[in-house]
Amino acid sequence: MDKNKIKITIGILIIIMGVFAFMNRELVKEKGYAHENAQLIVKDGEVEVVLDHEDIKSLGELDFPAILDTSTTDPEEQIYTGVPLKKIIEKAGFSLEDKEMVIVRGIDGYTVAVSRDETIDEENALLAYAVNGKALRPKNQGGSGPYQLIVRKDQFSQRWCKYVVEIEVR
Ligand SMILES: Nc1nc2c(c(=O)[nH]1)N[C@H]1C(S)=C(S)[C@@H](COP(=O)(O)O)O[C@H]1N2
Ligand SMILES: [Mo]
Repeated sequence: MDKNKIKITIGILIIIMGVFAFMNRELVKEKGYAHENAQLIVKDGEVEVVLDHEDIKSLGELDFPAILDTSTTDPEEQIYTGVPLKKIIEKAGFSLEDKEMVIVRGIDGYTVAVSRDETIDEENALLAYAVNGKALRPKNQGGSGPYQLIVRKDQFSQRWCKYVVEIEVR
């Protein structure tokens, strides 16, 4: 690549990052309260239901192993505590019957799609709120919580959405 092309590429990347940072700021403004209060916003079209931590815990918490593989650590089995994603959707009063997927979004704007089939598999897609007996801290306290999506059958952890604040069925 010649120098001009490199400069243009870097310029475009900076603009993209700026756009993301801006969108992010909007999300924090809009959803920051829910994130800080361990609430989840569950959406189906225009309908939004807010669940709090007690609602989520009441769905029957499970302890389950999953292999965490981050950019800074080697793959290692951890014991997570949480509830199946499917149960959260049902608790909000929504059905997956005529839906294709579930969109899970973190307070930083990170977005993950979980297919309907993956969601129906209660052993695969879960929302965790503790690891090895310790509550997942929110983003501003250096944690990956208060909620983190775990897709247990994923070989890598890219779809393990941290700081989950919104879940949308589509
Ligand atoms: N909310 C959110 N979740 C996320 C990410 C992110 O940037 N934001 N990164 C993903 C990626 S690419 C990986 S590998 C795992 C672990 O990321 P970490 O190594 O930055 O903890 O989290 C995933 N979940
Ligand atoms: Mo990653």
